[in-house]
This record gives sequence, C-alpha cells and structure tokens, in this order.
Amino acid sequence: MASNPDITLYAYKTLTFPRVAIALEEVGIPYTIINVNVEEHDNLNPEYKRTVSITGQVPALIDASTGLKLTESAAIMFYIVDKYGPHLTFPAGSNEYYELVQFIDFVTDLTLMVGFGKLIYDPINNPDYGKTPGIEGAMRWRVSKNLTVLNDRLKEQREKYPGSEPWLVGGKFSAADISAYATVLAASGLAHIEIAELGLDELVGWKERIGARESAKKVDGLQEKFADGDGAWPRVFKRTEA
Ligand SMILES: N[C@@H](CCC(=O)N[C@@H](CS)C(=O)NCC(=O)O)C(=O)O
Repeated sequence: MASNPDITLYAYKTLTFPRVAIALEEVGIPYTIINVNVEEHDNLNPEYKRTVSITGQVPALIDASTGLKLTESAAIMFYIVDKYGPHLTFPAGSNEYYELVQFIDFVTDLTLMVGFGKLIYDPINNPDYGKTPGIEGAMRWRVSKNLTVLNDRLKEQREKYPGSEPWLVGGKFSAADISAYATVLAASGLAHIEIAELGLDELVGWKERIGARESAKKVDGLQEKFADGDGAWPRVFKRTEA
C-alpha cells in the first residue's frame, strides 16, 4: 500500500455513491463518510465548494495523507484502486488498462442517460411529467442499447476466458465492473428499464454476482444512514442562505 490512507468521503445516496463506496470496501481501507444532503442543497454551501469539491457536487473525496481533494466518481474510483487496490486495475500501459478506461468512459455516457430517467420520471424534478414522449423514447433506446453492449461484452469474455464467470476486462473483477455495476443498479429505479425484460441474461448474472459480494452488500446497507435521525452520517455543510 502506497501510504496510510486518511480518507473522508463526502456523499449522498445517489447513483454514483456505490461506485466509490464499493471501491473503498473492496480495497479494505478505513474511511469516514460525511452526509452532503443534496436534496436539501447542502452542496450549495459555499464552504463545501471552497474546501471540498471544485464542482460543488457529490461524491467527493479528501485523502489527508496525500493532500488530494478529488471529485467525479470515476476519478475517485481510479484514485482508490491505483493507490490502494492494484488488484482491481491493470498495469498502466497494458491493453487491459486501456480497455478498463474504455468501459469507465462508456459507462459515464450510460450513467448520464440513466440519470435522464430521473429527470423524466420523477414528478419532483419534472413538472412536465408524462408530456415528454420524445425524450423518454430517446433515453430508453440509448440506455437499452448501451446495456446490450455490456451484455454482449460479457458474452464475448465468457468465450475468451472459458471456465470462469465473465467480467468486463481481462478475466477478473475490476474497477470496470464496479463502475458499470453502480449504473446498471440504477437502471431499474431511475430509468425504469429492467435488464431481465430485455433478455440480457449475462448482465443479469453479472449483476447478481457483484450484488452477492460483501462490499456490495455492505454499501447497500449504508444507504439508509444518509437519512436524518438516529444513525445518520454527520452533516457538516448544511445549506446557508446567501
Ligand atoms: N459526473 C459526476 C456526477 C456527479 C453528480 O451529478 N452529482 C449530483 C448528485 S447524483 C450532484 O451533486 N448534484 C447536485 C448539483 O449538481 O448541484 C460523477 O460521476 O461524480
């Protein structure tokens, strides 16, 4: 391990939370969570932007042991695995390394589209709820197509690495799988797209395999701690009126 980590994760129960939290759990390093309640706009507190996140968004990470302040879930995940969990990535410069970058980039596009599902289907975010069939159709087409790409990749990897269950890159569970899992997990709740109904059987099996890992089960259980009340993570950046 490169150094003694001293990590604080600023987060909320959003689509991207599992991406960074599962990476932290998989590498097995201690970390502290601060609840930045975006529903109550804690992230708009100017101190949050000044001291934690350059974009004013969640998730964000500070590693006091290296002085790094980082935002954007894919960048945070890269940092965690590069620095503390090399078994979840591939040697820089190898073909597998660039394939990993390819899938993380691809999943970013998919995440954006899945996120559109929230804008379309959530009446709180969309006053025109139910009146946007064109956008809805485009979102559904694009999300379904990209989920199919992941399914096809897993089928291809099953042939390339016979005798073991398939992963997205290099025949092993890696950051590419963690990244994609967070988004595939959200496809049902946010975009109302069920991978089983699309017949994406490889993706269904892959999702179940990741969901059964201790890291994923633990992170699933952490989500409720973002609620207010007993057991909640601390909220140190409550919104202040300008
Ligand atoms: N591309 C960013 C997306 C981050 C993002 O959109 N965060 C949302 C919550 S899911 C947020 O902080 N929204 C509040 C805002 O933008 O003010 C990532 O992957 O971390």
